[in-house]
Amino acid sequence: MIDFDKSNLTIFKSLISDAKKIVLISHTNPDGDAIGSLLASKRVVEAHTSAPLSCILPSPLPDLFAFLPGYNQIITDNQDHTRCEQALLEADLIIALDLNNAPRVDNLAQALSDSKAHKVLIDHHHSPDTNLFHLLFSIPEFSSTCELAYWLFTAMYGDDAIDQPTARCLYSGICTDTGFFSYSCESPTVFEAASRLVALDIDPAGIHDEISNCFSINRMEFYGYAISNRLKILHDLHVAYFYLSLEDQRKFAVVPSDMEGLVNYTLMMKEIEVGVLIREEPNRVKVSFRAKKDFDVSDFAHRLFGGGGHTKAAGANSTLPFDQTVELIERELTSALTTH
Ligand SMILES: [Mn+2]
Repeated sequence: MIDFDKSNLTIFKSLISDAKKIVLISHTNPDGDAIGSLLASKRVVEAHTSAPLSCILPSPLPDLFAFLPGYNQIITDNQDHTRCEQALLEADLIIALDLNNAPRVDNLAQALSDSKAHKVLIDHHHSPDTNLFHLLFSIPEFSSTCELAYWLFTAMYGDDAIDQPTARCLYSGICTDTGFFSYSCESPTVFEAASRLVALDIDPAGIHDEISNCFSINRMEFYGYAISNRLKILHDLHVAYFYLSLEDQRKFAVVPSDMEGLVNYTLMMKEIEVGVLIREEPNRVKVSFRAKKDFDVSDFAHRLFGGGGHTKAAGANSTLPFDQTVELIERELTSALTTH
C-alpha cells in the first residue's frame, strides 16, 4: 500500500461526490497511459457521483486502444473544439491525468487555465504546474499514471473500486509506460499493482496482443525503409537518429501514430546510448528522445526546444524547418556528449 495524505483523499472524495459537472482530460498525442488512466478514472469516478461526466482529449485517438471500455465516449478537440472548451469552462471539477501543465492539452490550454473548476492532478511527470492545479497527486516515482491511479483509487474507495474493465484500462497503461515491464519498473509496487490487476481476470496475453501486434503491412514496410535509408549513426557518440520528412511519410501512407515506438529501435543496438526520432509535420517538427543512462534527455529537449518528459524518454516540437532541426540536433548532441 502507498501512503497518501489522508486529508487529501478526503478532499478528493468530497470534490467527486459534491461535483455538478465533471471533466476528465489527458494529454495530446495520447498513449496507453493517457487513455488507460482517463477511462479507468471515468469508471471509478462515475461510481461515486451523480454528476454528468465528460472525457476529453486534445488530439485524435489512436485506433490501437479501441479495445478499451469507454473508448467511444471520449470527445476529441478535433471532432468538436467548442464542445470540449465548453465542457472545461462549465465544469466544477476537472481531473487531469498523465500531464503536468496546460501546454500539454494543446488547443484546450486556455480553457483549462480559464476554467473556474477545482482542478485535480493525477500524474507522474516532474515539475507539475502548482498554480494551475489545486489538489495534486503528482508522484514521479511511479511507473505510470495508471499505477498511481490504481493505488490512489484503492486508497480512496477500497479494492472493490477496481472492477475487471477498469483493471484492463489500468493494466494497459502500466504496460505501455513500462514497455511491458522492461523499463521504469524499478519499484516492486508496479509488479504488485499488476499482480492485483491480473487477479481480476483481465487476459494479459490478449492485452499484449492488442497493443503490440498491431502493425499494418505498410507500417512495417515503412519501418524497413526508415531503418535502411533514414537512420544515421554517430558511432563515436553512441547516438542514432531517424529523420523522416513528410514526403517519406506520404510515400508509405503512414500517420503519426504509426511512428510511435520507432524511436525505441535506436536503443536496441547495444552500442547506442541516446536515440532520437525527428519527424516532420505540416507546421512543425516533432522530436522524440530516448536514453539508456547518464544523459538527461528531458533536460536536453527542454534546453533546445522547450520540451520535456522524463530523464530517459522526452519529446519536443521544433518550429525550425525540418533540415535545420536535424542539423541543430546533431550539432547540439555532439557538443553535449563530447563535453559530457
Ligand atoms: Mn504516463
